[in-house]
Amino acid sequence: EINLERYQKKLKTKLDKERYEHTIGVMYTAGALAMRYEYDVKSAMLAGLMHDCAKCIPNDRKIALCEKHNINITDLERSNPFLLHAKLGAFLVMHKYRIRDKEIISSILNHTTGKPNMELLDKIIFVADYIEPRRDKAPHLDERRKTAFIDIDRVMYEILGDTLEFLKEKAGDIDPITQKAYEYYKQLIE
Ligand code: DGI
Ligand code: FE
Ligand code: FE
Ligand code: FE
Repeated sequence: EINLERYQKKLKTKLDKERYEHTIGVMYTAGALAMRYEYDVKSAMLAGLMHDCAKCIPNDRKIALCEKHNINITDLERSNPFLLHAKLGAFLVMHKYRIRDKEIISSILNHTTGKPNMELLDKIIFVADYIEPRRDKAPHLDERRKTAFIDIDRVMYEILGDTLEFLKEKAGDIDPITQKAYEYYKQLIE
């Protein structure tokens, strides 16, 4: 039996106000997508609730924690340490919050870059993170929100495309896995 409230209370002390509110938005949006795509609603809500649990850890501490726990850091992650909140979040969910559900762990691990051939919960969390009601600066958000509830693979392709565009404009380093995820969903919908 999943006790969402207990985890909510805990997370509230680990996140700043804005991030906590984002997290609640992702939790309910993941629940709604789970209803649409027939995934366990409470598991999806728990994954949404926990997905950014490592986000507010300072970057130098993220690196230190990864090193301490033998979590591999790529060169790209070392120069963009915010990316580590996904790996570190998955680790904390497993070892600190003691959530053993492999699908939940995977969805948190993959929520930032995506990857080719994601599991349903991976896609639900990736999409919920992007479309949750408080998110506002992304392009084509109204359209993405609608497509999310029509065709999850198509919206994966579109969101990954928007993300790559954004990274190219601001000259952000592109993780090869983000690029591979985009190419995978592009060929899938064609
Ligand atoms: O933690 P959130 O802000 O809620 O969302 P997130 O974990 O999905 O992170 C979104 C950010 O991650 C967004 O600004 C784009 C960025 N991102 C995604 N893939 C890559 C990336 N940033 C870099 N540098 N490289 C990537 O491949
Ligand atoms: Fe995140
Ligand atoms: Fe995301
Ligand atoms: Fe998020």
